[in-house]
Amino acid sequence: MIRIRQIELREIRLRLKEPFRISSGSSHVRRVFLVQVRDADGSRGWAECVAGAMPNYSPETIDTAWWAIKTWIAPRVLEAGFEDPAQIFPVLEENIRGHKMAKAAIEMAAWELVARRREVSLASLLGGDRKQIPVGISMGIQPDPQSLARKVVAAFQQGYRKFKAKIAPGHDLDFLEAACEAAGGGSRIMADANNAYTLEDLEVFRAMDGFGLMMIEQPLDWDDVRQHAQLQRQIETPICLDESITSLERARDMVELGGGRIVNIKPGRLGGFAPSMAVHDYCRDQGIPVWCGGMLESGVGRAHNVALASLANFSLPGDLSPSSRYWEKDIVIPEWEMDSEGFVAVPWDRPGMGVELDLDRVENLTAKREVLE
Ligand code: OSB
Ligand code: MG
Repeated sequence: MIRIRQIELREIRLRLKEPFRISSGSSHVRRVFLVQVRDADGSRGWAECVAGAMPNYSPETIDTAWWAIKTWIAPRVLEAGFEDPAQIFPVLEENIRGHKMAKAAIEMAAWELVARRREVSLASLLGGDRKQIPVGISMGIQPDPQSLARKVVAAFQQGYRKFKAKIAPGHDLDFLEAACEAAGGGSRIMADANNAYTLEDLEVFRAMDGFGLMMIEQPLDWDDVRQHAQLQRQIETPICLDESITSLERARDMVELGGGRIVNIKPGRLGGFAPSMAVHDYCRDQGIPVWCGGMLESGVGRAHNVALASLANFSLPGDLSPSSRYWEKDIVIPEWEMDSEGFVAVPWDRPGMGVELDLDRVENLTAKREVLE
């Protein structure tokens, strides 16, 4: 039985080593939102709410998520008891629309708590089975194609198994051409447009077909499936949906309408582990490969992503770069590492998420804190 008695919300600020620029905005200092839940017998669970500072990826932000947790989500969880963490998401979905990242933070912290209490790894609690996960790097928009090509060379030297280049109109074809040339072809390169294009841009996508990219991620509107289906019918490069897949229903829409052939699963976007596993299972049954996306997480969110990505159908490399790609120093011990073959090891032998918070450091970096009981 899970009886959550206390929820602690905390915002810390972490400076990214390099600014991360996507088509809809840029960030340098990551406002990291951490959540800790405690149950009646003192067990604790951690998670990270991945909402950004601005509503440029999804309608949620750190501030709306904080408000949603405090006002609607925490009271509901604090009043209820759950037999299994899988029961939390449906309860949070009842008459609370959206706010998936806020819901996910609480739900995922509860899974982490249960894993610690049972002294099993989060990966095994979720039913994962892989020992290591292939890693891809996600690269923000660079000033010019040559800079991007240098990043490609450096990434593959480090072992990365996929290179994702952010693109936008004016920063697309010559950039991808330079990236593919540096990689000796497009088979390990993909592009992420974060909604920067419309169906009017068909010629750009036709030209991209010539590169043989692994996929193109979310080229059109952030909540669209139908137009993506129209585009997918006219291009060869597989479309991968990110922003649009906010539920199992949207994944069904994608498959039934033909809006894409690959799904990027981010547990924050879907509302937690339970809906992420539902999308994973559905895609497996439909023959749709999935991979785990990232949201510039600290080592806490990364731990949850690594555990999720240990499930069998996460067959493509995830945006699960090691701590040192983002931060001078992460907030977890040990930090996340990638081996020279481009794999991150799933911490099977450690309970819960497999890393511990550097609590002194977290305390020092804290900008805002609130305890709900
Ligand atoms: O579209 O996948 C995206 C980061 C913030 C918002 C949206 C996206 C991203 C990334 C980062 O691509 C991937 C990572 O965490 O390494
Ligand atoms: Mg994306």
